[in-house]
Amino acid sequence: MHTPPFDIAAVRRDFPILQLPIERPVAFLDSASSSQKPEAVIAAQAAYYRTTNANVHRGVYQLSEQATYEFERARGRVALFIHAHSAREIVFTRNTTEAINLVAHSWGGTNLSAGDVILLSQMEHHSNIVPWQLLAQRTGAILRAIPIDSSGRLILDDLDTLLKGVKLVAVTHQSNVLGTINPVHYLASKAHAVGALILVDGAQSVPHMPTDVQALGIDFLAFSGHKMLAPTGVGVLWGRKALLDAMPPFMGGGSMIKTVTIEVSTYADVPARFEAGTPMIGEAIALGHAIDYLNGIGMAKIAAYEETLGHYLLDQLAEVAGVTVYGPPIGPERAAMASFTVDCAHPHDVAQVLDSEGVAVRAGHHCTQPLHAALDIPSTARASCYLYNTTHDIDRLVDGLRKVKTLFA
Ligand code: C6P
Repeated sequence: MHTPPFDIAAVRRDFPILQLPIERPVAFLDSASSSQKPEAVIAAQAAYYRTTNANVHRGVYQLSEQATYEFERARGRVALFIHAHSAREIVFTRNTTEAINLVAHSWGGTNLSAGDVILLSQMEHHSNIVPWQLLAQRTGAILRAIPIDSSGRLILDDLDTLLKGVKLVAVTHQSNVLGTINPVHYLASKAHAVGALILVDGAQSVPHMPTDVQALGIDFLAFSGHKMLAPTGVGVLWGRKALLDAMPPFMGGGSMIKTVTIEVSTYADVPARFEAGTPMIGEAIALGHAIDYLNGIGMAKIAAYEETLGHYLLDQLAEVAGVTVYGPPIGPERAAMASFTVDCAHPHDVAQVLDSEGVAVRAGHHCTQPLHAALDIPSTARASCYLYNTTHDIDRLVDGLRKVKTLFA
């Protein structure tokens, strides 16, 4: 493997959990589910509670103003991180799921009617399927999905036909199972050519690669803090300002209004219109620090390092007889993750044996039942890498799989 483009040992030291347990630290290969957190992020959240804790956008006293300043500064960091035009295009949500539901409810409820088509793909996470189903049930809109080929790539030959009647394309940038990186820029241009908008599920891409919403040419982007070194409980919806401005509220309550009478209310400008109630203040501030941490290393370097790790992961798995890996070959179209089956053991047994060896992987359908149906398998085990993983973690995975083979063969 090439020399990492950053000091990987120093990075690992920044993550307290990777030092535990002392005698055999965990080989953590489940970052696609939720990433580990560096000390700087943990400390930033604790510092908020120790020194700045107060509600935001409400008090005139110093603590509240400081909390508001830090909360809004985090919004600004998110905006810069994805090249949004302005912080006002950044809506804090709980997670990717809530961000997609917000668009489905607010934009979809206003702009879609019976017969309009929402184009998804076969590889979507349930978070980018079920909100659209709920919308379709309310409006009479129709769901359609771009199929995938046997290597786990979208089949785009019939895209023009699939786009007939489409008002919204909602696709993942990176599959959480196959690791496929989809041609979002191309899909955006095709969607716009038929007058449709495009929402991108960035839950798996934003943590791992540079993201530029302008260059991608998309309309909405949803992602989660907890997969990019930040705490759980904070996510992001980015939307083009004109679109957000035209959207009605998602939830009602404090903070999202201008005026309220018993009969009727007027609503605040975006993003406040979509942030009803007290937000996740400490978590959002910590997300700002997670972004600082990622920027400190550089997203291009992280992506380059993960590509070499991905090569190593796929090469090593190919050496274990009876292991089938799903998804395209490693390269610009494939992230550093591998969902696989082992011929002699159920994925849950695989994950359990690996756990007994201190290797953490996920097993199941990974919230992608339609994808697993297309692959004609009920479930897979999945190893996913992040900036703190090393070839040693992958060696431990492969050793664990050899143990699975001896136990179950
Ligand atoms: N995937 C996984 O192990 P939330 O839960 O809202 O933070 O993220 C939902 C989500 C949406 N889209 C994609 C592509 C995702 O991968 C996820 C979360 C985790 O694969 C948990 S199921």
